[in-house]
Amino acid sequence: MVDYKKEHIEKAKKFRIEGEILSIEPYGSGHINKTFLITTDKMRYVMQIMNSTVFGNISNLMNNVCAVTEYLVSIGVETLEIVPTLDGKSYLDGEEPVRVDKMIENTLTYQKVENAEVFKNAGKAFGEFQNQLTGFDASVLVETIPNFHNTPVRFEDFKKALDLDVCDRARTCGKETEFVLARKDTLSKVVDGLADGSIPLRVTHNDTKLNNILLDKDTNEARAIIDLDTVMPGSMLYDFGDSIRFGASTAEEDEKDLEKVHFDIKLFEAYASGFCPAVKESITEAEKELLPYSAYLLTMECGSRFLADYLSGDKYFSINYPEHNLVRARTQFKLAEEMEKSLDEMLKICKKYC
Ligand code: ADP
Ligand code: GN1
Ligand code: MG
Repeated sequence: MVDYKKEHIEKAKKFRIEGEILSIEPYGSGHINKTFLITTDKMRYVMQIMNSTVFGNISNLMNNVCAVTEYLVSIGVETLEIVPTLDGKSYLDGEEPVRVDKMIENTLTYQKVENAEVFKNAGKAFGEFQNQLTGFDASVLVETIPNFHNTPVRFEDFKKALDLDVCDRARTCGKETEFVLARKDTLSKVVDGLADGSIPLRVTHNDTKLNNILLDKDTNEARAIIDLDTVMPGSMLYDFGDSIRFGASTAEEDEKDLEKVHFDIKLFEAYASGFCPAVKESITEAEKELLPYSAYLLTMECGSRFLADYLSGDKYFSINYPEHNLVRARTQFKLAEEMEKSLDEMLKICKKYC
């Protein structure tokens, strides 16, 4: 059997890390990269095996991440600090490309909102991140995942997975499939707005779930926004909607008991009360009107992606058991259904804070 730990230590030693490695353990709850915590006798680091199935061009991805982090440092914002390889590169190339960051100490991430204040702080931080990126030169960015939030394209991908049904799983998710198909015509408002210019194209994070923000352990204030792999031109609505999808739920993203899964309007308000004032100066009327819809849209999009991946044999998101992606899809559809009924109330809340 391959000794993975030894292999990982060998990889880690190819980076300019300080001290003797004491341990290397799996870390975090991301669905895309394989993340490890390295502890040396001097420092702690985060090592990631990047997902080259998801990201077609790792060199471009790392150029993006370096450009964004360098820019953030230049304006005095705490961010990921990439540790170079011994020969001065930003990552170790190979079949399993690897990068190392400094561990941002005294911080934590949440899988679920534990108190509304935390979610308000996250909203404020993602809103401010949006503002910080307005000064960043978008022309240096490559689209690391084309059509990442192109929801109609995501819908077509889902349909292809359904038609192919390579794992013979379509018969196990008829109800969920119907749910998506019935909403086919509700998924294009943001891409249409970007295409006709009524919604501005901005540089956005695009993956704003709560565990992609590090909060200070002592104060719960936001310290750093991480997982910068999908920073690309996009819409502010993607960032708002995706945060709500993950955080304004009464349960975790993979809760099996749907009785426990509800869209929580109080949590929505908490996030909006942080995000909206932060973007008040730049948000347009059209964006404001679509904030509630963006929550529904991103929840539908993510649910469809989980369901498509379940149908395709779990090639994209990492899973812990065979139905994991189906379980995730179900929570998203439960939330989307409840959001559909709350759009008016959500808009009133947004207008109160924007
Ligand atoms: P993925 O793309 O798989 O989601 P992330 O970059 O989000 O990977 O990392 C996974 C988790 O690892 C994060 O949710 C966070 O808890 C932790 N993490 C990643 N980088 C750091 C860092 N530099 N300092 C502290 N924690 C980190
Ligand atoms: C993935 O990388 P991570 O775990 O933070 C995914 C997001 C999904 C999310 C669902 C690059 O986020 O788009 O919304 O899972 N990231 C990528 O939890 O596809
Ligand atoms: Mg992540």
